[in-house]
Amino acid sequence: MTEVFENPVQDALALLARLGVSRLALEGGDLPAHTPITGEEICRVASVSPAEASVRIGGAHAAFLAWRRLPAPRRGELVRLFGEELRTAKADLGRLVTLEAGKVLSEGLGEVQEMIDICDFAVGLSRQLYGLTLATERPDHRMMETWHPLGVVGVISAFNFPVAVWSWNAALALVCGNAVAWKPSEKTPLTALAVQALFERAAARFGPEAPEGLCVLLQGGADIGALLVDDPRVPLVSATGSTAMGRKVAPRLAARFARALLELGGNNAAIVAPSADLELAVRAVAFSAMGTAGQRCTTLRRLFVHETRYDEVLSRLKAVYARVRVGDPREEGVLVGPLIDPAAGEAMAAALAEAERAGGRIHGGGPLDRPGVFVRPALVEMPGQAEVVLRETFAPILYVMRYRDLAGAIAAQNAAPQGLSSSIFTRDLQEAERFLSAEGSDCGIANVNIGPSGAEIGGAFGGEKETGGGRESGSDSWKAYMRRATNTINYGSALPLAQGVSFEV
Ligand code: UN1
Repeated sequence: MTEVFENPVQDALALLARLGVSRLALEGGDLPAHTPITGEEICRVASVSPAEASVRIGGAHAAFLAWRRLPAPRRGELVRLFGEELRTAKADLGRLVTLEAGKVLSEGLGEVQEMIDICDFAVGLSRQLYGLTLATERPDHRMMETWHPLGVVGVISAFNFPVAVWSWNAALALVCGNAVAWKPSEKTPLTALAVQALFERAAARFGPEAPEGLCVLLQGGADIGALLVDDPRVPLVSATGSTAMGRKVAPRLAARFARALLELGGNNAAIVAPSADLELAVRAVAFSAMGTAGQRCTTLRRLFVHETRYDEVLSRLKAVYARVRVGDPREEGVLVGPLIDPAAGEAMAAALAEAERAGGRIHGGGPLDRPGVFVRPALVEMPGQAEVVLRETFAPILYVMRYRDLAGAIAAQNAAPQGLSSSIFTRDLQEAERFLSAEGSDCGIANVNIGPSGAEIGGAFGGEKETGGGRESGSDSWKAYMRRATNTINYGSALPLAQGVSFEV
């Protein structure tokens, strides 16, 4: 039976020890780790110096040169072992996610489950990195396409999914034959240390074929992120975070022709159509808008309700919002934990004030009188999409608006500069199909009768426009982590040239 401490600081330190993080890593550093549950500092971890970061990236590059020679199914075995470590550590790591990121326990555990799922997916994938055989126009020739490892994959992750997003990238990158250099959010250094310790345990079990430096951790601030982005030994950077961050990262990668896999802001919408099952729709809206205290990139932020159902939907939502429990995310029955830090609380208050000035009617949204930054989720009835509605505020604010016809609702939904996730609630087949069609939702994710958040790992995850265009996780996202070669082989003794060109010397 493992001991659980009431005090989150003690609790986190005990979990870190159990997860295999050495005490030394938690002492005397310069990077403070907090728990948003009370706002207290847990400990200080060492950030990496730019010189040391460069050495680690060099180590990862050397590891890549060895790792790429191992057959992919063998690489999959390491990821399988890592998945086993995660299964064993699920309860502890999930709780640590709760302590450091503030999400409720079932979501903390869900995040680790997401890691386990992507490991399983990647293990299967390690035997399915298929190329193609292509028809060639020349006799006695064969043409094919092969996929090769790419190099060191840089991963920049955000506080809200402090470990799962890294694992989407790392599990695929590893089976694809790459090394990984990870710059976690400076708001969540502890879960990163724990994951690194679990990975190292898996690598030790795997044996010497897993080279030193295969997965390196670069704790630190934006300067360390910039260093990763600018390093010529890093051919791909997968970055998750704000659109503002992406605007800095993308041009720097483009300047050196490196690949960018960007997963940036979302401003996700749902449409509640006249035929919607309101019971189901309200439950889905509640989870998508209030879950993770509104701090998912897939959080539902804009709701368009058909005018004939508006009053009913609003009164149901008001009732749900009034009864949802906000508080210590470790407590049973609590569904909304704290915001990550005081700046997040201030951004929420500023957005609500702006919405009010733009004619919004606010229900809820006030702060709780306790340590940490706890807020009641806010429902805001808006006359239309004012500027504040079209901006992503990383907090539990749901803007509710009426619509008259579906084309208008889809246009309003697509008017946001971001394009991550979207939903429609309808029992009308024509409406559902219209929403999913080429003239429907312009997002990377479009759902029917489920909310925009909480995607499974099997699909490709990401979005369009200011969301950055990257796709991670399932489907064929692995192709972003490999380089494609087209090979033409001549097994005859003539040398026919393509397009019938003749060149007799
Ligand atoms: C994120 O918020 O950065 O679809 C990722 C979801 C989760 C992942 C969210 N599976 O909500």
